[in-house]
Amino acid sequence: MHPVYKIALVGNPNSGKSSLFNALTGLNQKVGNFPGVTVDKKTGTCAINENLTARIIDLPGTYSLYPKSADEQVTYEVLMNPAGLDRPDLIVVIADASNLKRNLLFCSQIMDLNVPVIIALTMNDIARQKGITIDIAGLERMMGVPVIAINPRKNKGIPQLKKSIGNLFTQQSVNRTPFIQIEEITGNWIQEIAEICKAQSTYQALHIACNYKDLSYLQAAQRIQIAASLDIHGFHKAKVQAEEVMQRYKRIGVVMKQCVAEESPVKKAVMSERLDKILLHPLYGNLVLLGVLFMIFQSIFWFASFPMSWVELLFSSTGSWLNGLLPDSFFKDLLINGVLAGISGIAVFIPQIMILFGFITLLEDSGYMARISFLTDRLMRSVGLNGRSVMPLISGMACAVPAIMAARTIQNRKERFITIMVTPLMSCSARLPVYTILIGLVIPNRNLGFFNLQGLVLMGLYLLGFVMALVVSKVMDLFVRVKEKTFFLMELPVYRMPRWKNVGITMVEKAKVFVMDAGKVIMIISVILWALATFGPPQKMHEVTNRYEAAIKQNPSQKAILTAEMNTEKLEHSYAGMMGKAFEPMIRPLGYDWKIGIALITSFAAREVFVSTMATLYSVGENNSDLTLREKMRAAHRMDGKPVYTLATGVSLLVFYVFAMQCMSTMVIVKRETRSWKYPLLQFSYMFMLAYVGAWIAYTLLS
Ligand SMILES: Nc1nc2c(ncn2[C@@H]2O[C@H](COP(=O)(O)OP(=O)(O)OP(=O)(O)O)[C@@H](O)[C@H]2O)c(=O)[nH]1
Ligand SMILES: [Mg+2]
Repeated sequence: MHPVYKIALVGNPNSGKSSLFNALTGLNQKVGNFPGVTVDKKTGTCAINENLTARIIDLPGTYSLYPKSADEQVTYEVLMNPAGLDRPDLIVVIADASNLKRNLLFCSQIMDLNVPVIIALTMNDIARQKGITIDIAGLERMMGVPVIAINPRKNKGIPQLKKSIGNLFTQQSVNRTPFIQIEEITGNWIQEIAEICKAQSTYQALHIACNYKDLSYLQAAQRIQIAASLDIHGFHKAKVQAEEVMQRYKRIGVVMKQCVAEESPVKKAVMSERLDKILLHPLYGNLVLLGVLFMIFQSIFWFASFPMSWVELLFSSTGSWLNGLLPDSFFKDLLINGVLAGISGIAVFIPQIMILFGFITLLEDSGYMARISFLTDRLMRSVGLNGRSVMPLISGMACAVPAIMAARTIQNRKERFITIMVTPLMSCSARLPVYTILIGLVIPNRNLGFFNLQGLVLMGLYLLGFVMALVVSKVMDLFVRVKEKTFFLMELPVYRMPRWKNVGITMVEKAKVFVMDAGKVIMIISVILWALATFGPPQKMHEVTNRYEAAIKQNPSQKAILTAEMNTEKLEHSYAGMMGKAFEPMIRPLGYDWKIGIALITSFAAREVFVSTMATLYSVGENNSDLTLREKMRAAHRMDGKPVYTLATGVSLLVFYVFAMQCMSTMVIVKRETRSWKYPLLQFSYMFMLAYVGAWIAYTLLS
């Protein structure tokens, strides 16, 4: 078999790596307008020319080759490990032309690893707007590697880049003088290290000298040799690194002077800076932020209500149509009350999920997300987090899983840990169905001036989760004792027009994922639940059936009422009913009955299952397939004739779902990121306690 030709895309954060990756591979890797979008490696394939198909590796952005955070570490390991699976044969360094100096620093470090390198220059349009002109041929000559101007956002320059890759592929060896001479900084002994570990260049040897304790591919014997050598020569890591960066900048200064011309020494005020005068203003900026968030919640509720009612109508009419069409049978019951009820329960929420994801993508794509970090840094800092924590928290509104991974960009370990621990308190899209159905049941649909009351309550729930996240952070901040100096450094990207196609694609993709992922779980759970709710201990079920059949014989005129009563009693004695009843004493203080108890159990692994459980439980044994779920739930009554869903019970459930950790995927990802089961378990327990106590307080106050 041919060895695969591997090309790694590296560069500073937000320089356009993932955009280029998408342009080359045709895949849909996440792109966003803030530093730190990509936090893990991702591969795809690309036909470079008719002879060469390469594997492309997209990597997290790094400012320099000295990793400071977990996402930078991912890139570092791919570049350093000679035996690694992803070890690239060619590196394409993506450099932002509007920030060339800093980007060239990283380019020069990569070049000195002595692998084939191409520089792909992005953001040339922005550089032009800023009045910067770059002499590309000159840059190529001075750097000694091919430089290609591209715009991956508009798919420009890609053929030229491929051609250049093809040329390097046929070239046999790398023949370059290093950008700077490492030996001049360290002394010649660095070659010893290079020999010990067969490094490709003395610069790589320097990196090994700095990090040999953490590099897993080195053998024990090599480590001992390295340590001994470093000891003899009095190696001082920080001093050497500082000297290295200084020498590089010195040479880059010369390159810049020769190849880059700026129109006027006074920097042109670009549009972004003018916008930021308002959007980052201490007062107006925060007002705008509140306004933006407010609009998002109102539209999730109000805007989505129209398509939602169409979906509801579609499913309830399909239900009643099938009901009339199919003969009474076991299969019909399973189909309508098990499967269809479960699916419709979740399909209704597609419009809301799409709107939510649409807005989040807009925030990310326009560059506003990074401003939110900036605006909230003070608040975050006061509870032991920092501005960078906002990104995971906000993306936690979509889903906690990628959000927790996004915390990799936080350099400070303690802040990263706390961010991971509190992110699931942010209301994610899986809670949205639960919120919507309960709010619709117990909160009147009234307008208060401009605002819709239900929309306000929805926003209140999101806020409750957020405030609790801050409170828990503060508490953890007091308990976790790690002293590490923290600072917030984040580049503010220029504002960009959102790519509408990307927004559209994301909305559709996320809706698909939501339906598929939730759909699979829901299908299985609905069918199991339907079975548990339909069957019970045979003796008891027989006894109930016989009793009612006898009663019906005596009173044939009462048949309808008696049948309904029989079905209710059967459900209570079914296996599901038994489970719920066993659970009931624990949840009675919160205002829940055994049906809700079952829903709490089934939604343990994934919250959205709550809705489909309700749909199944309120359908089994009932002849009500033409009603919407909300109507079925509204009609539910307790033994004493009072409705099940009173304000107190509804709000208590809402609070429970805001706080409770009911998501297996989140627990798995927290385990992966913290490398221990201890933390997801701790997280589960504290969130469950919050949920229980919170729900109890809500119920007690309102009833
Ligand atoms: N104007 C302009 N925008 C670009 C260009 N290339 C990429 N972009 C935009 O730059 C932003 C960042 O792009 P990404 O591809 O996510 O950058 P990245 O390097 O993968 O970023 P990280 O994963 O955070 O390191 C997006 O908004 C892109 O649409 C370009 O040549 N010109
Ligand atoms: Mg990226």
